[in-house]
Parts: sequence; structure tokens; C-alpha cells
Amino acid sequence: MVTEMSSSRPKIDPPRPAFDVERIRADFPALRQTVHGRPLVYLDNAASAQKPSRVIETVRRYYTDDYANVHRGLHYLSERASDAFEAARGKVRAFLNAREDREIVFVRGTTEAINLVASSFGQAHLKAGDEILITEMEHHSNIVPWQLLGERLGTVLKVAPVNDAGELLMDEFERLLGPRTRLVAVTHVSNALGTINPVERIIELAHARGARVLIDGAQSAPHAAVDVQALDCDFYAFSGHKLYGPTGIGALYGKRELLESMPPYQGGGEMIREVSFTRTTYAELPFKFEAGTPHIVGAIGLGAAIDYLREIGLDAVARHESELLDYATPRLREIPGLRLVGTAARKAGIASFLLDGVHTHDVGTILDRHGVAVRAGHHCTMPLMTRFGVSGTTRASFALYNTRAEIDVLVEAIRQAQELFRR
Ligand code: C6P
Repeated sequence: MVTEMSSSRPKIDPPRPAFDVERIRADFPALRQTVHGRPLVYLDNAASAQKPSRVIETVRRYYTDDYANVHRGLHYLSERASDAFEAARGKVRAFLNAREDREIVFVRGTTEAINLVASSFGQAHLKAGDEILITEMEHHSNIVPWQLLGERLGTVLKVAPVNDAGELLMDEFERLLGPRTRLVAVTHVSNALGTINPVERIIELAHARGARVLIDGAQSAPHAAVDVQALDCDFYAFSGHKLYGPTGIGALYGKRELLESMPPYQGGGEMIREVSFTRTTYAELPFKFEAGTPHIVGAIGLGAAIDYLREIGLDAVARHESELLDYATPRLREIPGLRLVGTAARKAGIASFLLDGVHTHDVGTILDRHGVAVRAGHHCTMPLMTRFGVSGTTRASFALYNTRAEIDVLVEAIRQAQELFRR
């Protein structure tokens, strides 16, 4: 999966020690606990990932010693906090290989990033009849903002379908990419199926027709190296909490000239140059899009998570998770009555499944009794579930700290769930 996604990343990170999952596990205090008397097997990483001590300690230290508001005070603590906050922006820039720090806007997460683009890009560049092309596998965060925009502006939402394996039908995608398509908004990796979309090709096709491209990176940024310059996407959004960082922080990357052409998303402090009751002028990028006091410590904690991930190396993370998926898939398939939903040729570490005769929520509850944390439900992808004729699935999603032994626990717990319902 991952090699393909990362092939164009410049080799700027220093050499690292070999990937050692036990050493990595020791960095995550939450993994040391037991749940219902069993060791925790945390396989709900696509929803949110656990935090390494590095992030927890950074957040603690900033609240303890360095806390102040940013970009406002002239005093020592404020300057120190502002420096750390802007250094975190620099880390996000390097992480995505964006050209400039001002192309990185701090937001609450992927959801806010997409809403920002819908609102602001929509206002500047879209009108009634213009089309936005998404796919059938989008998260609600990449569907509803476009519907809201349609209600406001009269833009039209088009949806490219997927096949039974959960792969995007590229012929259909190309057919739907018409002269009125102004924006393509597509997930890099499906949170419900694990499908890795061919975003390089999607971007190439969209640009050839003059459409801009937003990549929902919520499920790709934590699992493989991303290079927004090599991809040439116009926008890329991700959430810190899935990337081993704090909750309530994420980033939107946008090409500078595009962000400059867009109006502010929200009004308030920080985003202005000068205010009077008759006229207000706006601050430079990225502050134009960052009204109000930001999630200062969240951003700094995200910077620590990025440092941590880069030290381990995204390529090593991707390889490890890919191996876990290769280990898990045949074992899950061996379970009679288990059906995998999402069997794309290019897949990230996500296994969604149905178990004959057992409701997905019951599977989730029984797994929990075994200490195994998974997600059960529609995964905020209701239209995709409808496409597969199901109301939901049980989903195990892997992260850098998961092991083969944990997959064995998962498989055994599923078998026991089955036994329980057979009686
Ligand atoms: N998916 C999951 O369990 P936020 O909530 O803003 O951090 O991320 C939203 C989001 C957007 N796009 C994709 C592809 C996602 O997977 C998510 C979040 C979680 O799958 C929670 S529903």
C-alpha cells in the first residue's frame, strides 16, 4: 500500500533503529491496562489512536510551564507559546511536504477542514449548477458539507460508484468528471473498507478537466508518508487524534494561491489586519482562517506526535500495518460465516466484517468482554453501507503498536462470539 503512497517522498529523515513493536508498545501507557480482566487489545485506531508518552508529556509540560495565549502578548510566556505553536505548524508543513508554513491552517480536525473548504472555496469559486464529484465511500464529513453548500448555492453533488470489492470504478469516475465539475473531494483511504484510492490518477484526471481536488487524509496521514507537492492536490485534510496526537486539532493544507483567493471562514480575533465598524481587512495566511484563540496545546502536542512518527518512520509504520493486514485477512476468512466487507487489491490496515447470525453490535460487545476494542456500526458512511446492503459492520483497524498475537486474540474472540450465538 504504502510504498506506492510514499515513493515520491524526499529522503530527509535521519536513519532510524529497526522497527520494534514491543519497544513502540512501551511508549503507549494506555496499552498496559486490562479490560474486563483481559489485556487490552486496541483495534479501534481508525476511530482514534492512543497517545505515546511523548505527546502526553508535551501537553502536560506546556500546561504546567509554558502556557499563555499566542500571537497577542508581548510577555515572555506568550512569546514562548507562540514560538512553539508556530514550530508545530512547521512540523505539519514538513510532515506533508508542503511548500510553505502559511499553507497549513490549524483546524479542529478533518471535519472542520472540509467545512472550511466547502464554505470558503464555495463562496469564492462556485455557483449554481457547478458540480462537486465525490465517491460512494466517503465519510459523512465529506458528503454533508457539500449538501449544505448545495442548499445555499445550488451546486450539484455527483457520486462515483464502487464495485463489490469496494474499489472506485474509475471508468464511472471519469464519465462523471464533466465540464461542470469544479471540485473533486475524495478520501485517500476508506475508513469503513480500508480501500486505498488511486489519488494520483484522480488528481491528474481532475486537473486535466480544470477541477480542483480535496483529499480527505483522515485515514492516510497516520499510516503512510504523504507528499502534497508530489500529489499536487489542492487541499489535504487530516485529524490529529487519529495520528497519535491530541483531540480537537487537525490541519488543512491548501495551495497558497488558492487559499489567498478564498474569503475567511469565520470572523473574530486573530484573523484581522484592521477593524472598523464600516470595513475590516484581513490578516495574511494562515491567520485569515484561524479566528479566535486556537487549540494551542493541541497543535504543540500534534507537533510532538509528528516528531514521534517521523522518528519511527512512516514507511516502517506502513510496512508493519500492511503485514498485520496480510496476517489477519486469511485468518478472518477461515472463520466460517465471516464475510469481509472491503476486499480491494490496495488496502490499508482495516478489516470490516459481518458474522452470520450475530448482529454487528453484539459482535462488538462480545469482543469487548475479551478486552478487544473494535467499532461496530455504519462508521459514518451510511450511503456506503446501503451500497453493500448492510446496516453496518464490525471493524478492526490496525496501528503501529498492534501485533500478530493481538490478531490471534481477535480471531479467537470472534470464534467464541459465534459459539455463543450457536447455542
Ligand atoms: N472517522 C471512524 O471511526 P474527524 O471526526 O473530523 O476527526 O474525522 C472525520 C473523518 C473524515 N474522514 C474520514 C475518512 C474519517 O475516517 C473520519 C473519522 C472515524 O472511522 C470517526 S466516524
